[in-house]
Formats: sequence, structure tokens, C-alpha cells
Amino acid sequence: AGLTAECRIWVDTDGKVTDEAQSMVIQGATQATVYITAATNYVNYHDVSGNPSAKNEQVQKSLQGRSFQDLLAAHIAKYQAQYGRVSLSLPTSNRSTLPTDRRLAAFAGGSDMDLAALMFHYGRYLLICASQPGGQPANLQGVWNDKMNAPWDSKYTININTEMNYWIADVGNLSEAAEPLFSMIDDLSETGAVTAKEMYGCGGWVAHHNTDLWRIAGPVDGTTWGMFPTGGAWLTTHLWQHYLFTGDKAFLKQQFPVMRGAAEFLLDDVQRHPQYGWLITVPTVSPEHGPEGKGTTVTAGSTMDNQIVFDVLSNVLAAMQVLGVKDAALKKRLTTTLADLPPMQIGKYGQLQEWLIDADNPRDEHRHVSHLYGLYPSNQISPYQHPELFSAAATTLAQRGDMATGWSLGWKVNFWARMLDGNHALKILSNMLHLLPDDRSARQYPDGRTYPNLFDAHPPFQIDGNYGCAAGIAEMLLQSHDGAVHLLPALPDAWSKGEVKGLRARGGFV
Ligand code: FUC
Repeated sequence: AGLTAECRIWVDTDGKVTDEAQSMVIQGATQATVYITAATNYVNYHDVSGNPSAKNEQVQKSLQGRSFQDLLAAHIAKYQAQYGRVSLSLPTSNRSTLPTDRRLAAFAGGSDMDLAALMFHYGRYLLICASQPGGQPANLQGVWNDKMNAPWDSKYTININTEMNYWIADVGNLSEAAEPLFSMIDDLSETGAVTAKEMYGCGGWVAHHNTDLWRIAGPVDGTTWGMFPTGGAWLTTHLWQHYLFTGDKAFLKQQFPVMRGAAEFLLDDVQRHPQYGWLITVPTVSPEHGPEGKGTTVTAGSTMDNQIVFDVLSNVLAAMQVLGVKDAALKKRLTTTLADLPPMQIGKYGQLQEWLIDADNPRDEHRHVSHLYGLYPSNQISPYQHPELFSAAATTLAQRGDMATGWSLGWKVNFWARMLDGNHALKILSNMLHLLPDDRSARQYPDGRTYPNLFDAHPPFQIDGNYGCAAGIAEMLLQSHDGAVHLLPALPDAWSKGEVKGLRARGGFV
């Protein structure tokens, strides 16, 4: 409530402009340039005292005397400065010159690998367009929502989708694009401190599975989805990862209180399991999915939560060392809690267990594969250091299958890249690159996952799959999570030649 908006449209033309009730008419013109600017009174999540007219006035003034050519050139220079840092070329075929929709329709089984390169670049381009310093982070539709009533309210689903939007930022050499995300995390550490105190009686801060422009931090949408106390904690892993890529200590120092607050909530929140003795989050969920036969998603100590808690506490310990933070009491709490977290477990079908109990259904192809958070984006399951967990993760991936919603396919490209299996990663990419002409034809195209303009189809339209796909392609070409920089770790046979430049690895490498 309380948002007001103003939109201004004006025309520069050698013709005559008249305003009608519903339209603007231009007559006798040889050229016309239409300028549009829009603004709201939003200042930040607790301040709507902005003046949309004043904001528009300023934009309008700054555009005075500037031609379309001039503005276009400024736009191109601005985005090229970011876009041009990375290049990738992959084998082309005679289909590579077809119009995009026909190229897409012809992708499966073909050799137009250049379309994969295009998807990679497109994902980077879309992040440049949707997320720049000072703005809002990319939401479920990026900035391309075209509906008054958008799917899932065009919010931020922070049990996977928002995180996925930003996987490409650091490895794709677009670090500045993540600034709006970092700024949202800072906001959540404020609203989430109130939720932590009032709802749980805990210190630190918490955010659940969803948030929005107003930085809501409590559960939304009912317990099945909402009872996920680790959404904010997951987001803070992006802060630590950004440090690992850039080595930017000033950034780490600035963000340390936010990371510490997420850890402090978890330290207060975890309870000792009466049967196993492990320290666990409860109540919680494994996002949007429940154990076979239990009739609910609400659980204790889901594998994903255990992995997130492990990361967040470990990251704070590591950050304390980097920054020289001396706090013996905190260090002790972090270390003793880490030692009592549940281990990952392998279940009766050889799968990685999604819950503390062995209740996975090997025929269940649910879109969320939350317990493989430890494989990607985290690095708790390595072929070199944990071969048994690695093979259990492979079993889980096989059981969940190769088809899913758009964003889930984006995640699976990354999973198979971490499995060091480029051919399988490419198979998932091919499953993404199935044409869906539009939402009305979803029935005729049940496998359609990409619209003719290359936007990702859940369906409906969600931008996360585009970003996840771009990150997955980067992960096929370069990995740096396991104590080494690994070049071309998951190269498909079909990418027999090509060139890539400018990706970033942890440790400050380009
Ligand atoms: C999560 C997913 C859905 C959808 C929604 C926006 O709840 O499980 O598939 O993407 O976010």
C-alpha cells in the first residue's frame, strides 16, 4: 500500500502531435522519436516519501536535446563494457543461420552448438539488463513481467529461484550485477531481525522461502512452502562466494555483520534431535517436497538445511579468520555446533537422503532437488574427497530424471557439470531448448521449455531458467570450488572445438 506512480511520454517529431482520450496522434511527420520515463514514490522498503514527478522531471531534463542515435550509442557503450568481458564460441552448423524460433525447434539432435553459446551470452545479457547497482534485484520475471497480476506476484522465491538468478554473476564476470542482491540481503537482515525475535525468540536474523519489495521475512503461502527458516541464510552464502571470487576484503568486512547475524539465528534456532543427538533446524521443510507416505513437507533437519547451516557457520568462521575478528565465545559456539550437525546419509536405494529418515521415492521426479544443494551451488560433495556421496548424488540425479520445469533444468545443467559429465549436461540443455510457441499452446507442446525469444518457460515465463542455464554452461567450462581451478571439466563431445575467454574463478583468476 502507498505506492504511487507517474509515467511520462513525449514525442520529438517534425510532424504535428495531438492528444486524444486513449491515444496520441502524430500527423504529417517524416520522423518521430517516442520517449518514455516512469517512476514511483519508492525510496526503500520503509520509505515511500519519494516524488515520482520530480524523478521523471530529472530524467526528462537529462534527455533534452539527445537524439535516439545518441541514446542508443550510450546504451550500447554501457552494456558492452560489461558484456564484452567474456566471449564464447562453439561449433556452428548450417542451422545456425536460421531464424531463432526455427533454430530452437531444430536444436535437439542437431549440431548447432552455437545456440548453446547464444543461450550463455543471452543469460549474461539479461542479467546486465535486469540488475544494476542502485536498482532492485532480478525477480521471478526479471524486469520483463507483462501482467498486472504476475505469476507468484513477481516476487523473490528464495528457496532456489532468486539464488539461481545470481549464479552467473561472479563466474560470468558480472560482479557488479549482484549489488542489488547484496543490498536486498542487507535489508532482510533488518526486517529479519524482528522476525527472528518475535517469531522464534532468537537473536540474529531469519528470512523464509519468499520475499518482496518490502523485504518480508516471515513465512508466506502456508507451511508446505513457507516453513523454511534458511532462505536468508542461503542468500548470505552469496556474500562469502563473492569474496572468494574477488578477494575484496573491504566488501567482506562490510558484509560480515549480515553473515554473522544469519549464523547467530541458526545457532539459537537449532535443537538437539531426541533420537539421533544431532543439532537440527525444526520445524523446517526440504523446499516444497515431503518424505514418502508422511503427508506433509514439514520436517526436522532436512538435508538441505543441514548443508546450508554447515556453509553459513563455516563461512563465518573463515571470515573471522580473514578479517582477524577475535571473538572466542562465538568461535566456540560455531565450532561445537558444526561438530554436531547431521552427516549426509546414503539411503536404501543408494540415493542421497533428502531427509533424516530414509524415505525417498526412487520414482518421484519432483522438480526441487534440494538435497543436492551440497553438490551445487555448494561444494560439500566432491568426486575426489567424498566419492561415496558423489556416487549417491549421481543415483539421486538419475532417479529424479532429465525433464522438469524450466528452472529445475537450469539447476540440473549445473548438477551434471559438477558430475563432470558434459554429455549429460548437454542432454539437459537440449531438454531446455524445446520450443514453446506461447503459454496457450502448452498442451500441444508438453515438453516446451523455451519461448521463441529464448525466454525460459517454467511454464509460465520465469527468467531464472535463463540465468541457471548460463551458469550451467559456465560450470561446464570452468570450475573452481574444490581447491583448484579446473579447466573444461565437463566438455560434451559435441563441443569439439571452440574458444572461451574472460570467465572468472575463485581466487581472483580471469
Ligand atoms: C517455487 C517453485 C515453483 C515456482 C515458484 C515461483 O515455488 O517450486 O516451481 O518456480 O517457485
